[in-house]
Amino acid sequence: MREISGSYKGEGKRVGICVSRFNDFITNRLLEGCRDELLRHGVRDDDIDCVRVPGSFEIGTAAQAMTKKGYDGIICLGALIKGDTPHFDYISSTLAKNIAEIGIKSGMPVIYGIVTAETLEQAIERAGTKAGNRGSSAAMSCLEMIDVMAKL
Ligand code: DLZ
Repeated sequence: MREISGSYKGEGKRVGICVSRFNDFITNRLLEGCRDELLRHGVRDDDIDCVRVPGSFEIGTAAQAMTKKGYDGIICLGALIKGDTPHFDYISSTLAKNIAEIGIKSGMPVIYGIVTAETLEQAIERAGTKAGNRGSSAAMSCLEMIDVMAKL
């Protein structure tokens, strides 16, 4: 069996991050974790662009545009907190579908780094406290997928 898998080589890679400003006390921590992980794996800070959008609903639109800007991978970061919005279920399922479609249609890694939480406490847990940092894990997924796609 020939196995194809990716490793985490950031050297020479260009990464675009799309991050929502809504719930920015969470998304800023996701961004910090994401950037830190990319830097620790060899991505140059100058090769990371961060595009800020108003809320998670707008992430798909910006991420779609970013697929045409020469990045090796795109990372989407946002925080949907159920208590904050009656539209939670609608936005979260639509966003997941949109991000998947953008990746499939563009053929490039477009990573889903969205925290979906029932409560603020759960969101904080996923933004660098006891449940890790969703931004850091999104950065790792992005580097791994860049390498997988290069090998396919
Ligand atoms: C309006 C709104 C609400 C109520 N809740 C959230 C949320 O929990 N997380 C998030 O990222 N964005 C939220 N937004 C903003 C919408 O995503 C969007 O920016 C606005 O509806 C404008 O289109």
